[in-house]
Formats: sequence, structure tokens, C-alpha cells
Amino acid sequence: MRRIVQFLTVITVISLSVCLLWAPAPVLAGKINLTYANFPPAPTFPCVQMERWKTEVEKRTNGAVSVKTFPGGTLLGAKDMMEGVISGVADIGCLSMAYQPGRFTITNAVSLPLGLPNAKVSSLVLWDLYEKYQPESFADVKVLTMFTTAPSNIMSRKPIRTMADIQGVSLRASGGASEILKAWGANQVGMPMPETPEALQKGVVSGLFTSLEVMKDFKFAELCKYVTIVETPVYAFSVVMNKDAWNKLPKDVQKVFDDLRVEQCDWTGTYMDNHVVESVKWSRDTQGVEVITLSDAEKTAWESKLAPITAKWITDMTAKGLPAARIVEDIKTFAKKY
Ligand code: 3IO
Repeated sequence: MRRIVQFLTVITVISLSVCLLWAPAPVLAGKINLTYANFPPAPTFPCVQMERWKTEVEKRTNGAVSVKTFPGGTLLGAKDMMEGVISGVADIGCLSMAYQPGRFTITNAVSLPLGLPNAKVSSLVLWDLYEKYQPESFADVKVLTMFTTAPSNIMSRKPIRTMADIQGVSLRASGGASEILKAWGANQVGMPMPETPEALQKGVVSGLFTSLEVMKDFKFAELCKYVTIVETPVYAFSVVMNKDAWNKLPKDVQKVFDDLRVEQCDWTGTYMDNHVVESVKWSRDTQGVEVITLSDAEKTAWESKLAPITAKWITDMTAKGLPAARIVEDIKTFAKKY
């Protein structure tokens, strides 16, 4: 009997000490469980950044917050993400803003052909743009972070070396990238990224137009043996949280999330830029992919098709009452900061 009492005492003391050790943690409330939905497969960059965010949040709240992640559209699909988070199907969701171009007009302006140099800079520029304009399109959610891809390049089954080569070629893209493909004369085909592997397999498209880390992450290099370097535009993403779920969080947890907002833009942009380099090396070294650089004459011709896109966007969006010229100027100014 005495032994048992002693044993119980020891257990109690240990448990109490553990509790006390954890007590200085920011969170004293009970366990908070959050769901986080994502649309593409787990190894791709939107999901890599999701896992990083989950790890940081769980660490910084000393385990008081637990995030359950759902990659690959297992909770919400590409086009349902925003609505699904607003209605509370998921607490948090990651979305590609290119899939609903009319909805995220201001933030999608980073997908104009403005020469943003890499994912790190453009992710930070996107955040600045969001902060400055506080777009109405996010009124129903709490924004947790934003980021972009690296600049897009063309991946194709057949080589594209000249403007003549791209005429009528079916290439997959979304949002701002679609407008650019049309200006170059391609047959632009719109669809979310997760549908692209099958479309390529079946020959519905013979290539795609986005950042090059997908050559490795989706194994597109197995089918697309050519990359044409054009380095524009980036695709914009946002991570949004259900408003009620946000409001229910203790203040100290909200602070952990807020402190991560810009840090996560930076982390994801940096990861993306490094991963593109790795993917291109893998594609060349192990998949025999040829990386094509346009001649100077071609480059001039391709670039000449881009300026009217931004000019037209400014005209159209000004007509809709947006400070469109200001937005374009801001993007360029913000980019110079970094
Ligand atoms: C993208 C989307 C999902 C997974 C990996 C990705 N790499 C680049 C993109 C951007 C894009 O083409 C899109 O459709 O959002």
C-alpha cells in the first residue's frame, strides 16, 4: 500500500512539473485543433509551405494549437477553397488566386508582365500590395500569408525557339499567364494545376506555362523535354482562415499567427527560388531536358507583345473604378525595396 502511495506521489509530482514547465507557453486555453486544406499533391510547394507553417505554429504555441493538414484536395478542391473556408468546411485554406481571376483583381496584378525577378521579391511585393489596399475580396476571411511562384517559363513536348513555333500550340495556364500566352499566339487552355498531369498524358495540352519546380514535383520533365525561358509572370497564392475560427483564438495565439505572416512570405519565396534551381538541374541531368534561351531578336519580339497587356489592364480596371495605374506603379516601387 505504501509503495503504491509513493508511486502515485512520484507520478503526481512529475505530472505537475511537466505542467509547470509548459505553463509559460503563450497558450493557457485548452487544446485548439485546426484543419488546413490545400489543393495540390503533398510534395508540391503550396503543401511544403503548409507543413512548415504547421510546424512553426505548433512549436511557437508549445503544442496548444494542433494543425491537421489535408493536401491533394482531400478536404477542399482548387476552385472551392475560398468558399469552403468562408463557410467553415476547413478552418484554413490555401488558394491559387489565378483560378478566379475576376475575384482577386488587385492581388492578381502581380501576375501582369512587370518583370518581378523571383519568388522571394514578388511574395513580399504581393504582401505589401495586400496591406496597402486591403482588398474587399478578403473581407470575409483572415489572411494568414501570401506568396507567389517563381516567374513562369514554357514547358513543352516540342521545342519552342521562335514566335512561329508557339503559334496554336495548346499550353495550360491560368489567370494572368493565360493573357500572356494568348498575346504570343498559343492556344491557351485554362485548368487548375492538379488537372494538368492527366491533360498532358492524354494530349489535351502539349505543354504548360508556370514556374519550373513543377518539372520535378509533378514529373512533367518525363513528358516535356523542352523549356523555353521567358521569366514572366508569377502566380499569386493566399492562405486564408475562417473569420469565426480566427475570432475564437486566444490573443496570444493570434499574435503567433500574425508574427508569421510576412516571415512565411519570405520563407516560401526563398524555398521556391531554391527549388526551381534544383528542379531544372534534375530535369537537365536526369531527364535530358533542353533549356532554350530566345535569341535577342526573338526576345524583343516576345517582349513587344507584353506591354499592351498591362496598358489594357490599366484601362479596363480604371473603368471599373480601381486605382489601376497606382497599383502598377506600387508593384514596381515595392519591388525596388527588396
Ligand atoms: C502551382 C500550383 C500548384 C502546385 C504547384 C504549382 N507550381 C506553380 C503553380 C502555379 C500554377 O500554375 C497554378 O495553377 O496555380
